[in-house]
Amino acid sequence: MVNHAGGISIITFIIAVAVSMGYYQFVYIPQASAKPTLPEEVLNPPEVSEVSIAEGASLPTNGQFYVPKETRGVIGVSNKVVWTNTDVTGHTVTTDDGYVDKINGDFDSLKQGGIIPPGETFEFTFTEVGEYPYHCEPHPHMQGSVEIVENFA
Ligand SMILES: [Cu+2]
Repeated sequence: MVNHAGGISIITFIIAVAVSMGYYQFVYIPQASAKPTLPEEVLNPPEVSEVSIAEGASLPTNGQFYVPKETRGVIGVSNKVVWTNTDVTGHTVTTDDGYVDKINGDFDSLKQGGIIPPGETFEFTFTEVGEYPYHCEPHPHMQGSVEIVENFA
């Protein structure tokens, strides 16, 4: 009488390893690396919030820098902000705390194309609610913040 127990347990072990490797490769990794799926109105909101960079903003005595200084957007409605540089000098919109949006990357015009030249715009879509303080890299006295709030409508 031949004992098959050894052979059967080896085959069982091989099958178990193959199944767990398959799970890891075809189920776990694709789920873990998938980007979050967000509603279309969050990715491309119907309205924009506008901020203008004031003329003379490079001077600390100017009094006006980012206008308005505090901008509020509603997620899924107006969570996209457009800054227009109406000054004669280049400026940036740069996160104070290194914020990186999961979809749109660094909240920093420097990392999204560079300094905003006179007459040009910079836009950024925030895809989650939160407070986003920012400043101008060459002119640290220029400070502003964006707040994105929940849509309770
Ligand atoms: Cu500036």
